[in-house]
Amino acid sequence: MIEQFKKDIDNGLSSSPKTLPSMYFYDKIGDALFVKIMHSEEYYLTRAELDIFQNQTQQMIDQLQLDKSQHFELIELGAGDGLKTKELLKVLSQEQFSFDYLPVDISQNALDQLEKSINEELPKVSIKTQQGDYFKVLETLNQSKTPKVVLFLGSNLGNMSDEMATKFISKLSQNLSENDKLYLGVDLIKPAKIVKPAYNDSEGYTRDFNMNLLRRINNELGANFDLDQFSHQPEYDETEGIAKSFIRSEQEQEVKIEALDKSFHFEEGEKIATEISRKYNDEIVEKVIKNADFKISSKLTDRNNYFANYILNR
Ligand code: AVJ
Repeated sequence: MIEQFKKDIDNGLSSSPKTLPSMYFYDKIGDALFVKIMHSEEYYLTRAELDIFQNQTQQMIDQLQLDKSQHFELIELGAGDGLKTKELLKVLSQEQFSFDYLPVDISQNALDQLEKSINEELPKVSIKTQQGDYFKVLETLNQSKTPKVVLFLGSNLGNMSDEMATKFISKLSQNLSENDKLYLGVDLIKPAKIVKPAYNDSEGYTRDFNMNLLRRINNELGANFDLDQFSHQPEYDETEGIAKSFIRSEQEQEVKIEALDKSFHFEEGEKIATEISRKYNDEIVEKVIKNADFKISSKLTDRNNYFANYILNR
């Protein structure tokens, strides 16, 4: 765990331009900040997808062709706090479907909280959590022959480049069986005046979330990043449809990372790329699933047409 972290940080800060992997946002502090982001005025994504889960639950169940007499696994990649998924779990549980809920997340802390809340709110739901990054978890999927529905919500796919997303979806399809489903939630391309504020909320939660990477490196790898000498820099190019987050060095400076026994040089104005959040349309989704054994069987959108849920059939 710590060895991988060290390696990833070293590689990212040694490359040019510098990068840091966004999966390291999510420690206990990062998880709590992300919950704040999801409830912020500007971050429309969660509300939009929740609208689908609250108001089109029956359509989801119909389109996933779920069958009460057939036990299935409901696997969720990047489950987080499970806010939206609980809407579906509630109905499945009430209607006595037979299934296991298998949330996967990079954060053990998020999984512990999710398990506790499911046990309290939906005690009939059988839950088994699994910590890890998506790619590693993929290989464990085809161990059972049980029919599967994979939920990949919240535009989590958007953190991957199109190239990586294509590989990922293709690998996912290889690890599923005929008739298994992928339920994919993505944020749709829309004007900058809506997208930009979602990645730069006025309370500063997104800034703190981004800067949490440096705080983690300080705490866990004994680095001396001066957080006042770096700043949060969000960008969004409307034609490309990708929101990008950077951390900008406010001056020329050296940062020492004890655990790596190494110093890194930053120019004034130099940017570390920390996250991309891709926005989609039908064409981009088609492109990303092109190499995979999936067919789009249907699509649900929220009332504002901000967000889409695609149901893909293997
Ligand atoms: C959880 C990856 C979907 O990219 O919109 C929120 C993470 N980053 N604000 C996103 C995030 C900054 C979020 N995802």
